[in-house]
Amino acid sequence: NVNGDVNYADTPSATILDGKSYPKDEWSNVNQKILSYTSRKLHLQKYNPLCHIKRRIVDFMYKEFPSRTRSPLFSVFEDLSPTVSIEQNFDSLLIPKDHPSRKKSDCYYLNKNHLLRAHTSAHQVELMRSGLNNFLVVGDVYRRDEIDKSHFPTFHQLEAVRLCGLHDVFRDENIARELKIFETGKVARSPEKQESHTVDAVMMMTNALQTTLIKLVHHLFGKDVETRWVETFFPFTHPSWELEVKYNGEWLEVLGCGIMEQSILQNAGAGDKIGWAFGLGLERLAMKLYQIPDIRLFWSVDTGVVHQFKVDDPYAPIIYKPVSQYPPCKNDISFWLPENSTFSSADFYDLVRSIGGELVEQVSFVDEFYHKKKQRWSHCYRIVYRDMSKTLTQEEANIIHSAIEQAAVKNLRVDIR
Ligand code: FA5
Ligand code: MG
Repeated sequence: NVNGDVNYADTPSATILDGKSYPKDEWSNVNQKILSYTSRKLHLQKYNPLCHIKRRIVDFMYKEFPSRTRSPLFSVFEDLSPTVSIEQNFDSLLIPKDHPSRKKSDCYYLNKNHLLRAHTSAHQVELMRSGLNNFLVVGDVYRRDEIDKSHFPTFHQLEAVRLCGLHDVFRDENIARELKIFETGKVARSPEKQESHTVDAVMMMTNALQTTLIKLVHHLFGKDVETRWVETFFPFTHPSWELEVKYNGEWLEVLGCGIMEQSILQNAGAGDKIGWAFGLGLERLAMKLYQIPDIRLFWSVDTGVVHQFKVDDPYAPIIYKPVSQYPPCKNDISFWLPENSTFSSADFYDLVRSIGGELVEQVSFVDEFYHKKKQRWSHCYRIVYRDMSKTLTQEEANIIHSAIEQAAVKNLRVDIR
């Protein structure tokens, strides 16, 4: 850890994180490497690009929503512990018990009751319950995901929640007197809205939400940026959208948002209000803003990288200059899967990351086949190793590669071919 303050310990029987002990069970799948990321808090490091972009976004939200008092309308929470309960991360957000996002192969579990949060939405309900109507949450989130230039097992999200009463939805006194935010009779859910909301309220809220987000994107990238809305589904919002921006000729998904499910507000004691929420990926936005080509660079402690962002003004117009592209090393690994087991590629990706760390640029699934006589499946993966700040020799790559092979044999019970 670069700060010298380690906030975790991993013992055979328990994981200790931020002063709390989590006894291990059959759900535990966090490892030392992942735990080590919890002490980095990149969004709180003054000169990290994620901190610069966070400051621009918070600043935008303060200006966009001026309050009548002298303190900002939105409260900001950026140091909430990343360990959350199943209730916080899933149940409180109406995520069904059998939803794929709960799978052990998708999340980092401390044990059957706690995990490293998979999204900042995990804090929505506790903060609403504490009486807040407008808040932002910034934090590190953890997912067992693919490995490539725009995915990393730890990334950062900024969440916004805004709850509105009748007079916040309809700002005009005369209109507010005429209209309502809730239906009185029974009305069916439709693609446009939830059962209890009026069409008028949803139109106003959707407009406020989408206008805010487009203004935010213009604030970050200028008015010429190309954007598009994509309709999507989240268990905790309806209707829901994703916003994509053009980056290097391709559409890049930068956030999810929607009108909050009314029963979540009810459970949080805010049933008399209607709410919108969004959760955006800070890395994706920062990659576009600074033209950062690889998501691993946010974690770099290399002076050539760090130095470029050492500015006090978060609005400094920085374009990342590649420290020079050092050549990659590509090694393949093929193995027989253990007989009648539940091998998952996610376990392998995780193992590669925990041993290869930031030297692993990409892992791709090359092919699989079934051997009839042996009655076993074989998988082949290609691992691309690249050091961001110096040339990695093939010998160095081979050392990591064989450590990965050995660990795969030992921990995943595969047989190298
Ligand atoms: C969510 O996490 C929702 N909680 C967002 C939300 C909040 C919706 C509030 C509605 C209301 P999603 O899984 O799509 O949604 O992630 C949100 C954003 O995080 C993505 O748009 C993307 O910008 C970023 N993101 C997701 N996975 C990764 C990853 N592996 N690496 C980097 N960024 C990622
Ligand atoms: Mg998404």
